[in-house]
Amino acid sequence: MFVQPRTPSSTTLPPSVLEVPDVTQTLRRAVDNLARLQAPSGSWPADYGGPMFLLPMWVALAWAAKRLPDAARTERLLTYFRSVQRADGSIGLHAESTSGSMFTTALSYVSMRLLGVDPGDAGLTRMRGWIHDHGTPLGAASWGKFTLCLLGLAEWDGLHPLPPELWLLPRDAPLHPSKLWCHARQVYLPMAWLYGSRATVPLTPLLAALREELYAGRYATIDWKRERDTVSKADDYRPATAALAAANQAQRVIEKLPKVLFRQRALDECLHHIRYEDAVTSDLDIGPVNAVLNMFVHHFRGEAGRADFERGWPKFDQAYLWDGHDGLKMQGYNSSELWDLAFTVQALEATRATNAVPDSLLAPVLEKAHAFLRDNQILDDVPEPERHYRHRSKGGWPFSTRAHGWPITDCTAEGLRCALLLEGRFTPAIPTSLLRDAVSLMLSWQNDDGGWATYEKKRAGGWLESLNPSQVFGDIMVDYSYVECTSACVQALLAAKARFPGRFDLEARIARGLDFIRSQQRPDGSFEGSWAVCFTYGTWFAVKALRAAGASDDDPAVRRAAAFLLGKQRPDGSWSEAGDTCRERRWVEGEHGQVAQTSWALSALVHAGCTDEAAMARAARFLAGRQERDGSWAREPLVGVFNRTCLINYDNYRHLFPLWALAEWRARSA
Ligand code: LAN
Repeated sequence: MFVQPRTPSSTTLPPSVLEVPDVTQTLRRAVDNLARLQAPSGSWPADYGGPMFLLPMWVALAWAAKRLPDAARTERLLTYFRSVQRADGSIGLHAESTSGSMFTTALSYVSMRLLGVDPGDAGLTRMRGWIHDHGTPLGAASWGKFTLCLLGLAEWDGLHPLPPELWLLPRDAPLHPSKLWCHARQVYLPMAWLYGSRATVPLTPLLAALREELYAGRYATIDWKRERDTVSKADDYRPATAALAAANQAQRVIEKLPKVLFRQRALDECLHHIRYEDAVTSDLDIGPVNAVLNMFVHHFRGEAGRADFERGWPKFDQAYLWDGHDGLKMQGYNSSELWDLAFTVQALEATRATNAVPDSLLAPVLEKAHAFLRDNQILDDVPEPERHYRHRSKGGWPFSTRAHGWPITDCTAEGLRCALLLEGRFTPAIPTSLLRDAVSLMLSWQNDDGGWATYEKKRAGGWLESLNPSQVFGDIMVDYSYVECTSACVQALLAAKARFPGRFDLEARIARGLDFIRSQQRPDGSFEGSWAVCFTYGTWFAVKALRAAGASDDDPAVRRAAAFLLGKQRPDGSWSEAGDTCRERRWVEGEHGQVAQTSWALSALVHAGCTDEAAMARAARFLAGRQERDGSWAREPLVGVFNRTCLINYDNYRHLFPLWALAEWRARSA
């Protein structure tokens, strides 16, 4: 039962509110929906699918390890592949790609065959047709060729070397793997072990048949070395640079060294780091790719790797597989729980100023969320961090769960903001010492350019990006400073300043963070987002940090940002950026208005102190009008992204951001 909220008398309301008469109900229903969706643990578990290269890697592992799923799950997996197959027969890099990718199409074809589908199947026939028409898997992006090599569906000679010996270089060497963004580092680590061991499953009749199907009968005649640089046009987002060609040449030299010299030591060093990563992440590993590849390593270690494999296998299943509306898929992380929860808490808190939602509805939801927040803060540094190229961890928050163990700059920032918002309201409390640890951890992460990267400090210059060998992803080599991460940290430090007056020397740190944000503004007034699509997201973060730090509403950066957003509003009040915006790094108008992007834009305008009441009321009306009767918002195109090209599903965003933006808008006009 709800307590009837106090409704302000309509005569006191400005016209903008009258144009959206039901916003009180909208807020109430949205909170009600979130209360309904909250899990007993306090979080909001949700579908985190989207990338299409993940599931086929897991199916390959399941097949190699003779652990294929039972008939019912196989059917769900096939349902997924079929639901994302494009009209031209291909599969894109992500579930909603506007074009096919050889990388994911070739691997998905292999998966479906390994799962028992007949090559005569209509879907597979179309897929094969696309593969042949686009140059066969000889042109698949490097991670695709790599996976095919593990299955004996391509030859190791066809790959540029990935010598494990790099891990024996002196730590200060410019090419030492510790310089890489941690995700790239953790992917290339098991790859180096697998490449260095030339790990390949034994040939079977099914694999022999697949060789013929994939390469249109030419497998036996392929000159693999000559195909090393072959990349299908569909997969060549980051074409090879001269620097990469030189690095490949250097790696060939290393690869030619007599193997007795270093190889075994190098493989052992890699294995040491692989097992360490398993140990410090409860076998979840930092992400989905190294989770599969590390298990491939353990599989190929045979008896010696059995215990590691057996520990990891069931964990993986539970953490990374998700049965969604479109089938059984693999997620991009072991969940997005902490991150979604931090935003949800802030959205719920924002309703307070509107008086639209009774405390009796909010309190129990917030109490459970607080428990999740507390129980998922990271309590310790990893053992021997230096030896394993790890930063500190204590006091940080992860993106998903404590078990995962890797803290992230902006997750720590958002976690801390929530902890401070809820402080003193629920027990057991988060100890003050841990709140301070979070602050000092954030400070330890600040880069020399004033900004914050994702997991670590920036460890290499941008030149390293010219060696990006992935072809399909942008910006994977270096952990750069990002507007979003920097904004989140600045806002959290501002909250910390109020909570711990005089304790940390925060002024200068905050000022440098703001300088970084300002330096990222584009000539058109926008800020580019890197982790969601795209300019609405980046601009929202930037404006919030600037204004929280005291920039006035006629600060030129704030004014230009607001003007940019107003210029992109659609006649129905919404905003819509297509996913290709991120690939192309320019605004690409989407087809239909989207609620997450509209919420970011509306919230940014509210924070900017925008005076265009009519524009904001139109946005609010759009958001309210899109709400379903049960308080939810319908699924919309993917709005998450990583590394410029791959979209990913933040399924909770459509329920929480409209609530947040409408609450902020309503509070300001109430
Ligand atoms: C994520 C998920 C969380 C995300 C935010 C915290 C939201 C962001 O603000 C900073 C970047 C970060 C941590 C992020 C980076 C890239 C990740 C880890 C992912 C999108 C989840 C999956 C993705 C990972 C790289 C996928 C594997 C692919 C590779 C190219 C290695």
